[in-house]
Amino acid sequence: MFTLEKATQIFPDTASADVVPAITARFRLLSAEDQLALIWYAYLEMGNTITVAAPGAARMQFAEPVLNQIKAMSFAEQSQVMCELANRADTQIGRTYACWSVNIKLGFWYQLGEWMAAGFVAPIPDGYQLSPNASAVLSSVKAVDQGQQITLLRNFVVDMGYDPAKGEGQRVMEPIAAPTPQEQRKRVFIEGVINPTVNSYMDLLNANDFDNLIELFLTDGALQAPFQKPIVGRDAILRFFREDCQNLQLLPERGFAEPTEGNFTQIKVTGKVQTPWFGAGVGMNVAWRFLLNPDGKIYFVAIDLLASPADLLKFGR
Ligand code: 45D
Repeated sequence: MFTLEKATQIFPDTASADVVPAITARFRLLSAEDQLALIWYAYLEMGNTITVAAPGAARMQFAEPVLNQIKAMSFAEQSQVMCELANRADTQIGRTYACWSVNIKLGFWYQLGEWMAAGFVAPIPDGYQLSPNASAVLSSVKAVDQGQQITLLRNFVVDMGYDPAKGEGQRVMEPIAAPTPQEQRKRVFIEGVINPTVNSYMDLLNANDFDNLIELFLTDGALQAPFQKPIVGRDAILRFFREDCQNLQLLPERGFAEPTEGNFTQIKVTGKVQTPWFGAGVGMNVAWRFLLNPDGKIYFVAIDLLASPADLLKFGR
C-alpha cells in the first residue's frame, strides 16, 4: 500500500525548478546589508516588466502598527530594524513579524518599499556596492524566469524575523473572504483528464471555497506545496488554504491519469498558476501530482514549480 513517503515519489520524472532552493541557500549566506540591497535591486529590476498589486486594506491592518512605528524612526534606526529582520535577530518587531502570514509579510515589505522610494524610509545607500558573492546571487536571480523570480523574493521575505516557536506559534492572518457565488464560478477544462475530484479541486480552489475543497481529501491526506514538506491531515491543510491560498488562479491545461497499486489512481496535470500579487502578469508553470484512493478521495497532491516551460508537456513516468 501507499505510504506518504512513497506517494511523494509518483511521477518521478517531473522536473522541478531546483534553481530556486539553490539560489535561496546562497542568498542566506549573505550579510543582512547585502540581502536587503540585493532584494531592492531585484525588485527594482522586476518593476520594469511586472507590477505588484497593492495589498488590500484588510490585509494591511495587521502590519500597520509596526509600519507606523518604523516610519516614525530615524533613518539609522530604520536601517537597523530592516537588518535585524534579515538577520532573524530576537527583537520585538522580529517576533511580531514571524507570526504574520506570508501575505501580511509581503504587504509589510511592499509598504516599506513604497516608503523607501518616496523618501520616508531609509533607502539603500547611494552607490552601495554588493559584495562579489551578492552580485553573483543577483545575477542568478536575474537569469531565472519571472515565476521563479517571484518565488525567490517570496522565500527571502518569509524567512525573515524571529520565530521562537518555529512556525508552531500563534498565527496572524488576514480575514477570509466569502467564496465566489455559484453563478460567478468558472469551470476548468483539462485536456486528457476527466476526473471529478481533480476538476472539483481546481474549481473549488479558484472559488476560495475551502470548506468544500477540504472534503475532497482523506482525513490523513497530504498536500505538498513547492519546495515544502507535505502538510498532513485535513485540519492543517484547511489552515494552509485559508492562510495562504486566497484568490489564486489555477489554470490547468492538460494531464494524464492511470491506475496504480491498490486500485489507487495517479494523475499528473500541468498548467499555470497566477498569484493575486501579480495577477495575469506572471504565470507560474506548475505540475499537480495527485494520488486518489479507490473512492476518488485525495490521499496526496504535490504542486511543483516546473524547471522550464517545456516541462508542461512531459508526462512520462
Ligand atoms: O528586504 O493547488 C524591498 C498552493 C527591499 C495550493 C523588499 C498552490 C528590502 C495548492 C524592496 C523593500 C498554494 C500550493 C524587501 C497551488 C527588502 C495549489 C520588498 C500554488 C523584502 C497551485 C520586497 C500556488 C517585496 C503558488 C515587496 C505556486 C517583495 C503560488 C514582494 C505562488 C514579493 C505565489 C511578492 C508566489 C512575491 C507569490 C509579492 C510565488 C509573491 C510571490
